[in-house]
Amino acid sequence: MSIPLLVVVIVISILILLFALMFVFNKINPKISRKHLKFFTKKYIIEYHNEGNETPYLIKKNLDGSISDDEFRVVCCADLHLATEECEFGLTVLDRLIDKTQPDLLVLLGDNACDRDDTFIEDKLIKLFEKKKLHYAFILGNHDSEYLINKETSNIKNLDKETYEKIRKKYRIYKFENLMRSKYCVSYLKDLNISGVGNYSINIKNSKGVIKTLYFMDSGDYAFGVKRKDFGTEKRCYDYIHEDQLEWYKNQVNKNKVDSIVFIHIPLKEYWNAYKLSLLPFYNFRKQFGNNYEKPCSSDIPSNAFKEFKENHTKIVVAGHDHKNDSCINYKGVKLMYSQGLQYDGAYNRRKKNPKLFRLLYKHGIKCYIEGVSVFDITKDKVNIIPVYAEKEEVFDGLERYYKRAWLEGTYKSK
Ligand SMILES: [Fe+2]
Ligand SMILES: [Mn+2]
Repeated sequence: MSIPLLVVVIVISILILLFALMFVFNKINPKISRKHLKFFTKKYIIEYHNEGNETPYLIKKNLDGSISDDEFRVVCCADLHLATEECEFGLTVLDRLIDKTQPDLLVLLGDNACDRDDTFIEDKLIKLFEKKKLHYAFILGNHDSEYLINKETSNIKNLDKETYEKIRKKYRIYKFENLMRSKYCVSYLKDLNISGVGNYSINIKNSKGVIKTLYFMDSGDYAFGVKRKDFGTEKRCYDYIHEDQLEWYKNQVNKNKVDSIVFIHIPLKEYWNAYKLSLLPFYNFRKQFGNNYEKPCSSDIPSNAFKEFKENHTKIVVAGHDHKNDSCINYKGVKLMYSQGLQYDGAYNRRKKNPKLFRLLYKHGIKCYIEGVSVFDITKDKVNIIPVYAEKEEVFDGLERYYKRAWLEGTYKSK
């Protein structure tokens, strides 16, 4: 072999090796520094104000009544899918993670209470938050209202778009109101003339005024759109953030003006672009943490949501819905991320669908999986995001039997 050829072969080999190494590193969760997860020993009082025409706001006060300028902690949990009488396990894990993380506000990111027509699950959640005197906000996912819609419309295929949307609105309002029935709830129903149920904003204030706005937007359930002329006759796709919702969002931005975080259930299409970029070795640094094990289940219908969020000072978009993804990727100046979540009840669960190898790695602590909650420590200048993994927090003491059933033997529901 001639020397130039040898050099080329060596260079190519080194490059292949580098790519392979970076790919492997990309798949390993970065170590999340625990020093960022401050456990508060000091107690605060959280006040919620919803008066007049001003955007409702949350403010953190010290015990002496003075305003605290310490970080405001939002803790987010996606896709609880609570459904059965056996939801106690999931609720206990959530309870313990709340104790660990001490949120100032807890956010449920949709698919919270599914597969029932009563308020059994909502009652349980409300009881938990009231016991903890914890303010909470929530959005709905695609599954929250699905059971009720299917029950009313036994032959969904014959429904025209208008009838479907009327039924959908009715049941999403019903589900929303069910979880709203507590003085600790900061979610509110307004602007019901636009698409979705539960488009609202909340400001976080400290002594200097508003530091961040949180936008909660309903990404709906299933959509009529480009892929289908009549409901049921073509493949249904997930819903998306509609144009009228973006108009609403822009009006709110004009009012609130500060940087924001947007909470939605169904991820934006751009999550896929972000993920693809993050796979390229030299873009790897864009990924802040986490992994993607499934293609984002976004809508097939194009939406301007990302463009508008980017142009209107939204710095972080938080989604749920994809049970196997928990990545946070910087994409064009916006962090597109998934919240951690917990699914121990009726949901198709994350681990069951995973290759055996991942289960094995997980079992032996080599790989950390997605279950848990996401912490956002908010100050005027920055938002520190910390994924908190249930497994690492040792929240399963005394629950091993349920844990085993929920995780290692398949879904919890099927005994
Ligand atoms: Fe879900
Ligand atoms: Mn979902």
